[in-house]
Amino acid sequence: NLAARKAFQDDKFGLFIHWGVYSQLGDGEWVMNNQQIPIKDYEKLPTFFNPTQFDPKAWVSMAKNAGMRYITITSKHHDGFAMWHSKVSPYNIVDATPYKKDALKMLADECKAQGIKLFFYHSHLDWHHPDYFPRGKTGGTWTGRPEKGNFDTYLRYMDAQLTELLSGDYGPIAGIWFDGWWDQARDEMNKSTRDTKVDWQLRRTYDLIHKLQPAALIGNNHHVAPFDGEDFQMFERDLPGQNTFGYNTNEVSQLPLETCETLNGAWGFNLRDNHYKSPKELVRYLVKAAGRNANFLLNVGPMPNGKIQPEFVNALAEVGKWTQQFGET
Ligand code: FUL
Repeated sequence: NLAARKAFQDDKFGLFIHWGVYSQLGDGEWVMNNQQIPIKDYEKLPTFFNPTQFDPKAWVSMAKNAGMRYITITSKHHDGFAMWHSKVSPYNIVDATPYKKDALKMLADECKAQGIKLFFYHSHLDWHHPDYFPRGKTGGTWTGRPEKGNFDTYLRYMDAQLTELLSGDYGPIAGIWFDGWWDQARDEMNKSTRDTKVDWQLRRTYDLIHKLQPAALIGNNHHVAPFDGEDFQMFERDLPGQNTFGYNTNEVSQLPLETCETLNGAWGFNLRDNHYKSPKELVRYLVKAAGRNANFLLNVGPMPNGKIQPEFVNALAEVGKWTQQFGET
């Protein structure tokens, strides 16, 4: 959808939100992998996830006042937990937590009310689903997941969940931000001898998305040049063409571009990470990205109670003063 791509290219500034049951441990969204928490133990996290102070209106207003034109939130991160009311698995915020409310629906309604686009970050990689058997560089035996599974069952589950998100219940979705494909791809690149080669059928999933919502854009944080069916190219923690961390491609496509960064060093809430970027650094990065015609997707990791920590809120308010003075309305 060329009109949607063009509009996205002009959006320039977005809010990335990493929020899930992992937020409770205050150690980032990779905590399940990093602390090698088995599935049966990790499954206790939803039982006390109760973000009673979640106020979608405050989140959306914060983004808008900062001069942001879209929000990209984690529908499912690598831990496999669904932050909406999924019907194909009880491992979701409505059925598995005392909160019992569909946070994505609440946010989607508020985005619509305040006129800001909403994207979903969705992980291919899944440390919870029994049929997600491939082992890349993550998800070793500690998860308790079986070594073998039916990958087609997993892909159908992915498609069913994406269909829910794009069914219309959440309104028009601006796009899907895929991540985690690199886990298996890297495994293949390393020529693992393990019998884990799987066929991702990405094109099938992309076609499904475009059929459900033709204006929804697809991006994939696979760190290689864009595949057929993708609508924008993203660079994680790097400006397009740069490869500071060694995981992005140097190849810059003709598609709309996006770079993402975090306000400190973490994506999901991290209690001890206080390496906050200053508003000046953030504005500088926004300008550098815009100079390359790329959008800047700036991340916050909300706290388990549903609030965004004051350091982030204040920084975004400061950036907002700049965008209000110098940005296009
Ligand atoms: C990476 C993920 O592994 C991180 O957890 C985070 O979501 C980042 C934006 O992308 O690939």
